[in-house]
Amino acid sequence: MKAALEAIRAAAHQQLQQAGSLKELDDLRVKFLGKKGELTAILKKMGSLSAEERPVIGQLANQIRESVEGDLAARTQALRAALQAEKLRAETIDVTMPGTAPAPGHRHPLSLVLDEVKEIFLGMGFDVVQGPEVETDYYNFEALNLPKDHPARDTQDTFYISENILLRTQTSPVQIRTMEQRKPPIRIIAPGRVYRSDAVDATHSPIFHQIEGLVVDKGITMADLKGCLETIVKRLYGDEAVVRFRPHHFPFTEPSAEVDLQCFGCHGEGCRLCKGEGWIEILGCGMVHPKVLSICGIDPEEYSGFAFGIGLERLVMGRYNIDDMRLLYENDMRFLAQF
Ligand code: 2NM
Repeated sequence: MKAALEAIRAAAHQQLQQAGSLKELDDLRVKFLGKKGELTAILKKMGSLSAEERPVIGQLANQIRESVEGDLAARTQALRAALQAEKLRAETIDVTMPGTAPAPGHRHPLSLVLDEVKEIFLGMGFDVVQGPEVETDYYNFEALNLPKDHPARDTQDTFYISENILLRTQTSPVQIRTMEQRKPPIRIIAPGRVYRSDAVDATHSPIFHQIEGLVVDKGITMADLKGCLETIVKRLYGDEAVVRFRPHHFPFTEPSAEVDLQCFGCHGEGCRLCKGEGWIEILGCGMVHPKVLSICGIDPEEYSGFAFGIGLERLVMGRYNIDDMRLLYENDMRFLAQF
């Protein structure tokens, strides 16, 4: 019996040393010291011992229990320390490590060029004004000398919301609202989104951006219009830029003109870039029609003015040599990251 007890001590000692987890340790505790454990099994047989042997074996059994309990406690502590050390090692954060820098975004080319245009006009004393994108028929057409039966309405493929409410097809309604509200001198630009029911292709989009401008004061003439727009074009395209004014027709201006930029690819000779024309149309303009001034409560006998409209997308495409307008709306990072 003595030998059996010593065997338990040795086996427990060895197995406890090899235990790799707290669960294993607990299993060993049950195996050696539990109610159905090996030590208990031996103690149950003590009834068969003689009166002399019993206390000796009893004492040895107690020693062995203490010894196993000691090994168990030591191994538990060692294992806990090892687990804690491993946890600390794995979870250590080096706060001095450089962080992951967030990738900076890019300004959209439309915003870049619009800001540049705004800056030029602000420098010339213009205000930047905004207005609603959902407009009434009155502000979008009627007040611009485009009555209900006017043929020029057909060329504007309008998104109607109801009989009298529509998405603005140009930012001119902002100019009308401003003329109603302010007294001359007026110098404003109205940049913003406009809507036309056009199919998407390389040069068309149902949503695009316009920058319209308006100057109203005493004694404003076509010379002011030419001087102002020529200055703007040179600021945008460089001092070498050559422009021409070509007669045109708009219902809201009289006289009206379109402004062409001499093709920088061929200097007017005609090439692929300008489709053989030698010139590229960049904006429309004219002297505000006296009827439009009257409608807005400005006396055309006392005041005159000029107005113009520039397509932002076309300006941006010319600036960066972009040949497909869709690139400006698709939000492909490979495209946007270039600006
Ligand atoms: C253009 C071309 C010519 C224009 C006219 C007006 C207003 F409200 F004053 F009458 N605003 N914008 C105008 C004139 C716009 O865009 C191609």
